Amino acid sequence: MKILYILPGIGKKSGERYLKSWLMEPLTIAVLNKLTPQKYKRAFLDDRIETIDENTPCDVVAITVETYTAKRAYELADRFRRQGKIIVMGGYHVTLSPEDAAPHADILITGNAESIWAQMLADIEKGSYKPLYCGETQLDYGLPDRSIYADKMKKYQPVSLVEIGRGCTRKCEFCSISTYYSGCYRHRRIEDIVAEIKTCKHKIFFFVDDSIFSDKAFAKELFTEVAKLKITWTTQITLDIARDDELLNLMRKSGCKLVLIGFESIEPGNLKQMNKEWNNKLGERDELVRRIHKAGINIYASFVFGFDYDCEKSFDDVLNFAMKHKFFVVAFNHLLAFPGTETYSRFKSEGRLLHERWWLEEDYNYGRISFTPALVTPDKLRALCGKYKHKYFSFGSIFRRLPALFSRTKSPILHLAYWTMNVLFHFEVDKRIGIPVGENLDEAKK
Ligand code: B12
Repeated sequence: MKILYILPGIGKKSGERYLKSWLMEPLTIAVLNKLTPQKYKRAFLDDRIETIDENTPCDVVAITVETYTAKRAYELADRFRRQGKIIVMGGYHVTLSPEDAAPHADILITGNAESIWAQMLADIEKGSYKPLYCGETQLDYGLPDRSIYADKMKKYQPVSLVEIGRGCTRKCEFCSISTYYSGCYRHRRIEDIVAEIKTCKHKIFFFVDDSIFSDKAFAKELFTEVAKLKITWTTQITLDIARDDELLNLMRKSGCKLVLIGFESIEPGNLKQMNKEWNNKLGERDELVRRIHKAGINIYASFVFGFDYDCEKSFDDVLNFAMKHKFFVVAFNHLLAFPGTETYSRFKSEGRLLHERWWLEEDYNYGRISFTPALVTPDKLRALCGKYKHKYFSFGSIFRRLPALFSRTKSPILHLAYWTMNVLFHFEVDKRIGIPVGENLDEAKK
């Protein structure tokens, strides 16, 4: 039996290449590949960088689906299904909205694959598979098997993705992770993580956890080991880490040079509404940011607009806050009502969703607002996100933030990353906005 894994793309503008900053190695596929018993043949097609031929020889097609890639995933699934292949789908979107994916698949897997993947493959072989398998979180898979995309590594960003754990104990209203993992966090064994880091090609690491310090005692133990490996790493954290000097110190010593922090908003009303009020209660936000910077760690500050207290002034306030601290880079994204989240249910019950299944809507494109914001129009919100991204990534702003970088770090890797990311984001502002979701992925040029 032969399995074909597919990673569907979001979409691209006609004649243009797939957005470069989205092209990272597909860790999900490496983990699935590790879980696949040796006796099965396998192949992988990455829709972001190569064309997908539905005549590719295989018996089972395994597709990973995110909300943004659902439209394309369904189209590919339907094509392969017409060739008589068995379609298996899993991932965030399938877990959070199985009824959406069901018409396009023979088998749906909700949750994590570890506990059920091998059993499901055996069931297919016996010809007695079920339409739905519900996986539990088990992080004992050892090391991912990246050999499946070894031939494509040159196309991905030169960063190794490694997961430490899964889930998050916070329950932010808009977040897919809190629904998916029901507010729980589990982690891998330290020996597996260390062994994996040693085998990775690129020595800059992105630990893909959503909240890596959910278990602080474990994190301290892990980063004492990571410090011995002399690597550079980045991850996503919450601001409360800045209260723990020991942890900050350990992060720095173990090679952490950049962290992504989801500030989301600095407006107290918004933070309360999204269940992130604890962020306010931590104390002086400016002071916490300074502590992280003082530890020599740079910040990728992520903000989301479109919450109920957001108006044009909110953009100015956030821009001023971001420029005051001269953040390494920022994200100014609009709110997304992902299915399965509390935000989605609230907007639905308040009659504010412009389309219930916005991700499948014809002409839906990246940046389009799919709900009615409280204080601005959808078009205004979209335009403001673009306008303020342009402001932050203007060359004037990139140069004005440079002295702060010099005062925080002398690392050549970080200086190179500063220019690479800021210049890339400068040019990607307009490239990103308007990407037609699910479109133009059959063009030869990717
Ligand atoms: C790394 C990452 C990225 C990287 C790209 C990764 C890549 N491969 O190219 C970057 C930074 C570029 C990125 C960008 C974006 N991302 Co992102 N990203 C992640 C992150 C942090 C890790 C993904 C990962 O590798 N996980 C490790 C693997 C092993 O776990 P897994 O994917 O969950 O797989 C397991 C199960 O889910 C399941 N499973 C998954 N697929 C399948 C398929 C089958 C057949 C089966 C059986 C099982 C199965 O089994 C696996 C093993 O147990 C996740 C959050 C997270 N912690 O997972 C967000 C996440 C996936 N991203 C998300 C989003 C929204 C985006 C963006 C749209 C953000 C934006 N506004 O631009 C873009 C879209 C990029 C794209 N799709 O091309 C959301 C998706 C939500 C949703 N409902 O779809 C997530 C969940 C973050 C969040 N907090 O909401 N992302």
